[in-house]
Amino acid sequence: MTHVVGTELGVDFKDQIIDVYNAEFLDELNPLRQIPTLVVNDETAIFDSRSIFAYFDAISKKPSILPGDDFEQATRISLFLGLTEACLQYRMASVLPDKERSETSIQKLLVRINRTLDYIERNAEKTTSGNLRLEQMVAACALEYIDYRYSNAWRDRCPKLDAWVTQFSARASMINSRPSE
Ligand SMILES: N[C@@H](CCC(=O)N[C@@H](CS)C(=O)NCC(=O)O)C(=O)O
Repeated sequence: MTHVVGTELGVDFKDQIIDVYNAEFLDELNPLRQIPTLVVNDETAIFDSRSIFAYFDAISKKPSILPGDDFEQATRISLFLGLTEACLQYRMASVLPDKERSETSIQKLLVRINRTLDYIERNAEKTTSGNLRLEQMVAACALEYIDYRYSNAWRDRCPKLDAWVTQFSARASMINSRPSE
């Protein structure tokens, strides 16, 4: 997501692919040892995604993509980030060894993911209409992340979102941020 946002805002940044689970060097910068973590001028760490979005927006010469005082839009952004988080948790819960895996937890996450998708589909126009902005970038990344980590079955369930994201995903920022594996 931060890659898409930085690219769309025309910000100069460099990606470093790391194995976050073994990235001891990261602790000094981000004691949560999580990505994304942005390092500015070799010393200042900015994390998590929201702080990086705000920083990129602040240094960009382009018009702001942030929701400002549109709190309904800000809430939809929270929903897309929450959907991404639920999908990541689903993935983490699914790959646990048999003895540690809980089908109950996995099912709860799937219910949350599908309930959120249905809600977003019912309100699709709010996100898909209007100018390019953070809300759309975060929405498209969240939906592609579901394809990548779970399944693309949501596309039949959510035809409006499917049609929109198919078009949005052709943007260079989306193509260049896609994982290669
Ligand atoms: N809310 C955070 C989520 C960060 C997050 O969960 N990052 C994951 C990868 S997408 C991570 O670093 N996982 C490794 C870990 O938590 O140990 C954000 O959006 O920046």
